[in-house]
Formats: sequence, structure tokens, C-alpha cells
Amino acid sequence: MGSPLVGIIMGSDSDLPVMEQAAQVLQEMGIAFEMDISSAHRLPDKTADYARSARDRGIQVIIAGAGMAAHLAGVIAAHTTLPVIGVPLKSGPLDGVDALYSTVQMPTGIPVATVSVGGAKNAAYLACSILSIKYPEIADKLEAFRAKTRNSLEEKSAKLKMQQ
Ligand code: RP5
Repeated sequence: MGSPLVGIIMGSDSDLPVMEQAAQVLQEMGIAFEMDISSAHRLPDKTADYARSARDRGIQVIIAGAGMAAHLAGVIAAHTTLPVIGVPLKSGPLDGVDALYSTVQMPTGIPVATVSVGGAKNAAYLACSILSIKYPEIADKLEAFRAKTRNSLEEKSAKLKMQQ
């Protein structure tokens, strides 16, 4: 698949079950990615180094998932001008609302494209959309995926109508 175009990073190994869903989508789309754990709070130097070196390593989009006081996506965005997609994760007593607000409420000039709580799959699809500007084969794969989704729902609709 070549060298990684997408970096998937998460705050803890406890985030892996959700963030693996992003990896699965990228795998299905044939997009090379790398995956790692870092933390804005527990590994601040590693997080900054990761973000600062990403462009030179060939990464074109970063997907960052974290829960609770989720500053991972924002700190990464502070250290790179690559597009950063934030995935707020459900963790702790506030059920992801804390992570959603922390991830989405970025100050002007340092944007994080935030998906829904637990929206790792959509983060990967958004990464595909960004990459499709440069890679027409990814645009084709996205079109094919949308057609499959449409057909599947139309089949379900037809089946439901038959039952009436
Ligand atoms: C965040 O705190 C992580 O992204 C994770 O969602 C949450 C809990 O982390 P652990 O205590 O499970 O390592 O930094």
C-alpha cells in the first residue's frame, strides 16, 4: 500500500477499540496509514514531535481520537498545518460530552475538523474525501462506497414495502 498517507493517533490504548474502526475503513479503501498512541497530557513531547514531523514523513491527514479533557487533536493541530480530524471519545462520567467540547471548540486559526462522539469511521471517510482531491482513485472508491450504501438502503426499503 506504500508509505502511510494518514496518521491515526489516540490518547490511550483504551481508545483502540473505537479508533480501530478508522483503520478498518482506510484498509477497505486501500489507503496506507500508521497508528500510534500518544497523549497531549501524559506524553506532551512525543505528541509535539509526532505532529511536527508528520508532513516530512509523508502524512497528509491526521486523525486524532481522545476522551475526557481531550486536547490531543488540538495540540496536534497547533504543531502542524496538515488537516487534523478530531474524534471525541466516550470515556469517564461525562460520556464524551467533555471530549466533544474540548475537541470542537478550537481557537480561530488552529482548526480541528471534529466528527461525532465515537465517529472514527466518519473521520476515516473524511480523510478519504480530503485525499480524493489529489488522488482520483480514492474519489472513485468513495463513489463506489456511496453507491453501495444507496443500493443497500433501497433494497431494505423495497423489502419493507413488500411486507405491507
Ligand atoms: C484520554 O483519557 C484518553 O484518550 C482516554 O480516552 C481517556 C482515558 O484514558 P485511560 O485512563 O484509559 O488511559 O487521555
